[in-house]
Amino acid sequence: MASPTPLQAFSSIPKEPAPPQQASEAASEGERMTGAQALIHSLEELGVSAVFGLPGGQILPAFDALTPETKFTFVLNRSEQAAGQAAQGYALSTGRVGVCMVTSGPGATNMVTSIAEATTDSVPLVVITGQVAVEDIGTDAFQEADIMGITYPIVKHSYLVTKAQDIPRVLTEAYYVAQSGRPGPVLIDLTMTAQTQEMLFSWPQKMILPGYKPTTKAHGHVLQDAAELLAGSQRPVLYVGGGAVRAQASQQVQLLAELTGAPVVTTLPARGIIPDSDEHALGMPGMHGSVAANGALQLSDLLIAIGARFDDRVTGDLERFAPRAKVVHIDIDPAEIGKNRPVDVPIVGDVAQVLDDLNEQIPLTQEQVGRPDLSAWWEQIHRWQAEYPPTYESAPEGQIEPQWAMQELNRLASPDTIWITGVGQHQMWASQFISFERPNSWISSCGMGTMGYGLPAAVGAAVGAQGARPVCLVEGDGGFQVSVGELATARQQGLPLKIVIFNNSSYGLIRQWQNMFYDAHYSQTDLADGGPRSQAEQEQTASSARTEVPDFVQLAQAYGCVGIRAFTRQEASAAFEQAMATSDRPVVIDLRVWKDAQVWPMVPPGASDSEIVYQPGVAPLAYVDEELQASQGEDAANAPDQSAAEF
Ligand SMILES: Cc1ncc(C[n+]2csc(CCOP(=O)(O)OP(=O)(O)O)c2C)c(N)n1
Repeated sequence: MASPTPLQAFSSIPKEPAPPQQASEAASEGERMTGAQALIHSLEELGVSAVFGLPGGQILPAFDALTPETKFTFVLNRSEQAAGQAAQGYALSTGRVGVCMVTSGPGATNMVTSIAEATTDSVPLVVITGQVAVEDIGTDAFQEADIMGITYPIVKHSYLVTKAQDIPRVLTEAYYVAQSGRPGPVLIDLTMTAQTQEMLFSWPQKMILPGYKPTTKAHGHVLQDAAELLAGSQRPVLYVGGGAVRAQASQQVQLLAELTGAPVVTTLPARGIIPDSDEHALGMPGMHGSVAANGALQLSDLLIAIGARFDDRVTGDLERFAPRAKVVHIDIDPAEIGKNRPVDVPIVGDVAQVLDDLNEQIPLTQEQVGRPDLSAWWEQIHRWQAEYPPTYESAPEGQIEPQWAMQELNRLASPDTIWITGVGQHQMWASQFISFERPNSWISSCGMGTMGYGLPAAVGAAVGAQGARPVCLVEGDGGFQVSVGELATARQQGLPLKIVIFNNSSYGLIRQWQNMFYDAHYSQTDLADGGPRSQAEQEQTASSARTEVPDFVQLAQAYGCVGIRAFTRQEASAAFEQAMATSDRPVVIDLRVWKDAQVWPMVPPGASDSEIVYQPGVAPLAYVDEELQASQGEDAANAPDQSAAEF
């Protein structure tokens, strides 16, 4: 991410002169108003229904232009990072552009993480930051920060607006750029000068984006080439990533699976793109993926990568990833193709459109050359599925296994639920143990993995869903404390969020790594905010054996939310039911879970996916690498029994 994106490099300087009417006509007609008013009008004209943010000195004219008549809701967050994450949650629950508006200097720099998240997870975002007056730029004025410079490597595009007259056009362009092609964040740094100047407002506006023409349709022979490779493949795998979700390509992916009979692995951001109950679905691949998904990738002879980027959390050791597979890579962003893995058939285009065309081509090719028999391939996959289903270790008597709690939540929740997670063990368990049956049901910080993302993203998702779908946040006790202030936003907005804190009293995922790779030296991961029911509590007295900071139930109540604590399975089920039945405010459940529960399976960092450990001491794919080396060209699908290895 260190070098400029192609869009930045080529689009910031117009390649052709602007049409003459841009400057002259636009300035001579329209309604007279300030730049700040033009900003609000432009957002209204773009059909924005909610803007997230927090005010400050250098964006005050824009906030002053908000009135009771303003056609969108303004959601007042409690930090700028949260505003950016809420805007992402809104974007992902609605499929529209998320918009947030904050002040200059610290307001803008607090937004940096959210911008990076939107880039790595391809979320359409327009971020409006206040900036000091034009004459003060470069003087180290109070709350001046070069946010354009700071975010240059992580935005899709950015603008410094110095003239009020440019505002409607810049908003039009930013909104378009954010959502077209590969979605991403666009920054508009709005000087005080531009906000306070007078201008003439007219709508619609013509865009000046000469270098920006995303390719949406596949050209040439690539579709035929891909269909021919599929027709000749004995062990194909559809490797589907977040790009397919952004392209709303759920139906197309399902149809491709049916036409080809190929198994489908769905990366973390793509969970739900096809129903988990679909016979082709193998679940998540990679570091905490299923044995079947990883085994299929490793032994595959053809990967159809669809809006996926060969992320290291998926591939493990890239050199040893799917060593025999040819690759068809479909992506809207040409920069992704061949970035990490050489490609045999590169296809640039909108994933949904490319798949529509490919799905037409496949039957034609199959008519000519036949459809391969994948029964041996599926036999192998079914063996992995039967022998290595999702499982977990039992907790000590009386304590809750977090994986059980995730399944129970899933059982009690409406199938329409939008699931949001923080980052950590609970995020992996959510992906493994919640069954996703419909697309657009999963929102998580996948590429950046930001702890604290969950609560603000849930606020944004609930604002976007407008009560049509329940929103359930599963968070860690660590991540919840990062953004707990957003409980105020949720309460103020009357959002009936269901928030389940998987309280293991620690930074669980880091503790797991300390356990495995640092000789169980638990340095600075004990949060001392919970634990199993104390002896004193068991004896029905009010006091607890040790001080827990914070008390999440009291904290929830302080924010006007419902707070419930659950220590046992019975209490957990009752608490989940109460949360589902509450519709006027957020419910926070302090769910005390077993501290030593671990996330399995796991591909150890730096290892090959073939070295996946199903449970301690069980490495079911250990034979695959040897097999692949020993039998170049042989059919490894009929491999011998799995061996176990120590971990
Ligand atoms: C902002 C940020 N800081 C640090 C990390 C490193 N990190 C990843 S997971 C994790 C622990 C999360 O703990 P918790 O939220 O309690 O969830 P758990 O793993 O216990 O389920 C940390 C500190 C991160 N991902 N993001």
